[in-house]
Amino acid sequence: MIRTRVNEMLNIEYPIVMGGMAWAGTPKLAAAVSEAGGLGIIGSGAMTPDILREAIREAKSLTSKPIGVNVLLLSPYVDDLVKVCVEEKVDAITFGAGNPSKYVPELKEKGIKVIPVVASDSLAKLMERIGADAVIAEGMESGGHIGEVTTMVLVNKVARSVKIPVIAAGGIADGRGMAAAFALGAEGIQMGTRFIATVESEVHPTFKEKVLRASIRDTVVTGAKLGHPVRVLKTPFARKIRELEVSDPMEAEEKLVGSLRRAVQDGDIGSGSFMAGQSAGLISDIKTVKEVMKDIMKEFFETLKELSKYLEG
Ligand code: TUI
Repeated sequence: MIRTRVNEMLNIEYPIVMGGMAWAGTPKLAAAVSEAGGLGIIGSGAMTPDILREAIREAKSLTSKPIGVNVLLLSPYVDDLVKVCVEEKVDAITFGAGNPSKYVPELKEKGIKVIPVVASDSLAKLMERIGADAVIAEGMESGGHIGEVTTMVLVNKVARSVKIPVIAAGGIADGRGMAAAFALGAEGIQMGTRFIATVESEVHPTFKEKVLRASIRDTVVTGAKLGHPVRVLKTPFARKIRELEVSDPMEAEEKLVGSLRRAVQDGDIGSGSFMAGQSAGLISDIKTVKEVMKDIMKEFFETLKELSKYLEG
């Protein structure tokens, strides 16, 4: 048993939220996370509004527990994706890669929890002011689109800067990481990469294998020079993109189009972007989502107990 404002607010058993993952955040995986007591998140990043509607219905057919959607503010369909979330009555929306201010009043009125991802304390404060229910402080250890501050510094600063609950993300894949995040002031965690390497994850087997084999130094940031830094697993393709960013930025942009889908669905190591966080280096087995949850909570409590020895001296 654990009680935090995050699980109470979301009506879930564990304060563990699935990262918003375009292509990889399928209805099946999201439903598995919700069934296991966390908050499953459908990644709407690459979806049209119609496809999102079907995805929400599919997830709801697989679980009656709370379910959320991640909306990327870079999507050309943002307005309609949010509308579909309202019509299909999702429980929460996590927003990524931008400022979701204009959607907050309507979502609050409809009782949908609003949880923006922030990469700075200034955006966290703004999100609190406009009525966000919680924020996800996502450090640069994360996979995909990242900011510039580490989880260690970002979560500490954000938790001291706002009164709403803070959910920590970036570099967390086990109970020790969760305990560290709580020590910094977080009341919940978000994980993406850990859920990629599960039985229920529908990414290509090659993607899962690459996560398992990765060491903590096997990710690299592509796109920094193009203005959208994205952490991916090291591959010859990622190295090529980093070179092209300097020599031929237009060519780099062209090669990146569709590259996440090619990694997730085709396992294409020659032209795919295998977005994953540094925590890939902490992951060495494929487990069911339920086992992931159970093992994390066990290690979290063991770690807290272990740390209490420092109270006795
Ligand atoms: O959004 C993510 N992770 C993502 S999005 C994505 S799809 C993509 N593909 C290619 C290029 C770019 C994106 C893959 N992974 N995480 C949440 C996140 N949000 N990380 C960082 C931020 C963020 C950054 C700047 C949030 C707000 C912000 O500024 C807001 C403002 O003031 O405009």
